[in-house]
Amino acid sequence: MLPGGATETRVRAACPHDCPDTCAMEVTVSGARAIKVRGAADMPFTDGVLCTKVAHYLERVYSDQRLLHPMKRVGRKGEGRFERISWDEALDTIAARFRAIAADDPRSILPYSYAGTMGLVQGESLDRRFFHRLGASLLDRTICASAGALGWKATVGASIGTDPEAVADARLILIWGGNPVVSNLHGWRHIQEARRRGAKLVCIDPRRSETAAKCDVHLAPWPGTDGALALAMMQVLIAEDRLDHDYIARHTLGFDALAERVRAFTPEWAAPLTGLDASVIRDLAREYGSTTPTLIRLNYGLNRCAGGGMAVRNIACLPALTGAWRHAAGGALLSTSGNYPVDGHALARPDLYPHAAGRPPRTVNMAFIGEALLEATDPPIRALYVYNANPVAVAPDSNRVKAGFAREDLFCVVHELFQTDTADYADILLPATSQLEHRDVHTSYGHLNVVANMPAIAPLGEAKPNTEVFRLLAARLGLAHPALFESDDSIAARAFRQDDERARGLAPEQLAEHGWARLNLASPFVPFANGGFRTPSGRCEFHSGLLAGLGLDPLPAWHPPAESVVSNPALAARYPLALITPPARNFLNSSFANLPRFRDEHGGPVLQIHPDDAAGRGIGDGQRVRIHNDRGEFHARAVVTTGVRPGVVVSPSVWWHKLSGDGNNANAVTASTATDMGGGPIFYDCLVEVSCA
Ligand SMILES: Nc1nc2c(c(=O)[nH]1)N[C@H]1C(S)=C(S)[C@@H](COP(=O)(O)OP(=O)(O)OC[C@H]3O[C@@H](n4cnc5c(=O)[nH]c(N)nc54)[C@H](O)[C@@H]3O)O[C@H]1N2
Ligand SMILES: Nc1nc2c(c(=O)[nH]1)N[C@H]1C(S)=C(S)[C@@H](COP(=O)(O)OP(=O)(O)OC[C@H]3O[C@@H](n4cnc5c(=O)[nH]c(N)nc54)[C@H](O)[C@@H]3O)O[C@H]1N2
Ligand SMILES: [Mo]
Repeated sequence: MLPGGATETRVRAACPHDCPDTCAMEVTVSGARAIKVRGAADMPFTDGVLCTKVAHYLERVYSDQRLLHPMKRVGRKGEGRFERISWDEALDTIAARFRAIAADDPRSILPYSYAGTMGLVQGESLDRRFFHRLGASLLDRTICASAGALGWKATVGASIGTDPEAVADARLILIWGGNPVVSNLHGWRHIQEARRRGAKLVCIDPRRSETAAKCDVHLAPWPGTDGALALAMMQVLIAEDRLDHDYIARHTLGFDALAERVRAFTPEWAAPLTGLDASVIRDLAREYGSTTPTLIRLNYGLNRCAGGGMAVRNIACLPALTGAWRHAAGGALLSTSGNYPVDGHALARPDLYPHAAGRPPRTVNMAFIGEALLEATDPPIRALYVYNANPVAVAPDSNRVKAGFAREDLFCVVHELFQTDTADYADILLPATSQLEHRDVHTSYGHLNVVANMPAIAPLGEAKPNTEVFRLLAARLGLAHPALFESDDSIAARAFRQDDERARGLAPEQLAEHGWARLNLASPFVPFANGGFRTPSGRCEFHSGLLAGLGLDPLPAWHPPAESVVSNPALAARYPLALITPPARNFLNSSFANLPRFRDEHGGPVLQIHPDDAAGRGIGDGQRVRIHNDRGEFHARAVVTTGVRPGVVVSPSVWWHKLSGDGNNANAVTASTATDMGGGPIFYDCLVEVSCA
């Protein structure tokens, strides 16, 4: 008991953000107020440690920028002027507009969400049920990982890989297209343990990232050329017979065709494409082929290019050639998400969709929301409901996105914690609860635990959880199905298929009490030591029937970038610099970018540029520059550094447009072109010119 009668309690929570580490947290509550958030000390992966952002989480929860009551727009779209209204007025307005639009064609209503919270309850349950029941357009959630996920799936069968807690005995680790020091901090701790035990770390990244700076070797290929690098490594492994023939014979499909395919893809072929010396590529392949165990830690950085799907697929073939999968610390890891027996059907209830005659479901690709809003017909999008996402800031080709959101005839609802760039375009703006104010349960894509989130404090102001708003809207619209009114506790309890062995130990009461539990998998979990790939053949598929069925090349291939000096010289003549915009250390996509602590630490948008490129353009360190191409422009402060190779410029992201100085962030120049597979965006495949502002 504290003075004044207040008691201090500890509440189990989960970090909700889009990060592989999904930390287990403990929230200390005194009276009605959360006073401390820390990493759970008893959860081995979190190990009591939070990242710099979430260590200061209460600054987000109690920020004076929080939206605390519903509002309606009073200014122009995008201007951001609103007036307070009641929840009744907000819900009645939305229900009336949805009812009228649905009477013509419910597919004119589009939900738009991504990973503002990764929770199964607040992110993929009642929201999905509500829009399914309404018969709204379906959303293809492609913005992050769909290319790489499909390339991986075609090869390995599911988003399953090396146990991230078992990597300490690896001897050689390739960190490929990822920056774990920033985006997978707890995974990096395990990699560091391997290094302490003697592992060599090689980072493959076009820039000297925070991680590259800490590795033994940094290889900097041109953006979007990883597929060529992996093909050349395969060529060397096969030509020099650095192979595990027994593993190949027992556990792979299509080796002869692969050998034939890669014959011409020599290091000499890959050198001009990747910008790496042939000898460097050959040495890497030889070291990879002669070290045991080897681990490849991929991340999604390399899937944000035109050939991103195939690049991931080519890399995913490597550990099957050398048999690296035999070892607990070997193999490769992109994501662990496929290990969870999530009951997607029970959560999202696709069966609620009405399937009206003559109206096949319509799916809209979220990555190209600008096009969808401006060009979709049959039917056009007339209403948009945005939650868990900030598309005006994060989607590519923002000028098109802004034009779409500015449509006067579009009815736009945004449910948010903060008045984001997207919120500025809302007709009705609703206040959302933070993770401390609602119930949830989380999987992870970077470890093998489930983490529960119990509400620690009451909703601030009039904020409501996503689920609560959908229950209220369903009632307003007279949608009677009981699945639309299920409580959050009940949804959390049915998130996993209890008949699945892996879910043993995930009983809802236990989880709520203990806060986290490892999936019931062997420890260490060595997924493909004896084959058992999740592909149709049960083998690692060098030849993929899945890709053939999609009309794609069934074998590993070279898919060049859409925009590069080599692949598009005409464009490069005007826009010679390759821009990449990877995650900034103190932001989480565009989240946290509005909070003073994190914004100040970055001190405004920057553009890293090599001294040669800077000198040729008369650009000095610290000078304001204009980064531009045919799609748009943004401004940043130049940081002249040898950390990027000549020809590449880097602008850590994602800033809010309205907090970027000139009203534009880096997505003003990124392209709305799709990846080779999975329909993803190509954020890091983008030519620009840079001039003094
Ligand atoms: N602090 C922080 N953590 C985050 C995020 C964040 O914004 N901030 N974002 C989260 C999200 S949404 C995701 S999807 C995950 C993973 O997010 P990822 O985008 O995979 O992020 P990173 O791990 O930073 O790795 C990207 C790295 O790939 C590099 N890269 C860019 N283009 C290429 C290329 O063509 N080839 C190669 N080899 N490398 C390339 C970039 O320079 C960068 O260092 O991280 C999550 N964690
Ligand atoms: N140029 C460039 N663009 C990129 C990337 C890049 O590397 N470079 N990365 C891309 C990637 S990998 C991704 S995943 C996307 C991410 O795109 P988004 O998933 O849109 O991520 P955020 O920008 O973090 O926006 C999430 C929003 O959800 C809100 N939110 C959080 N919790 C809740 C909740 O419980 N309820 C409601 N209603 N809202 C909530 C947050 O306040 C936040 O504004 O961005 C992509 N865009
Ligand atoms: Mo992402």
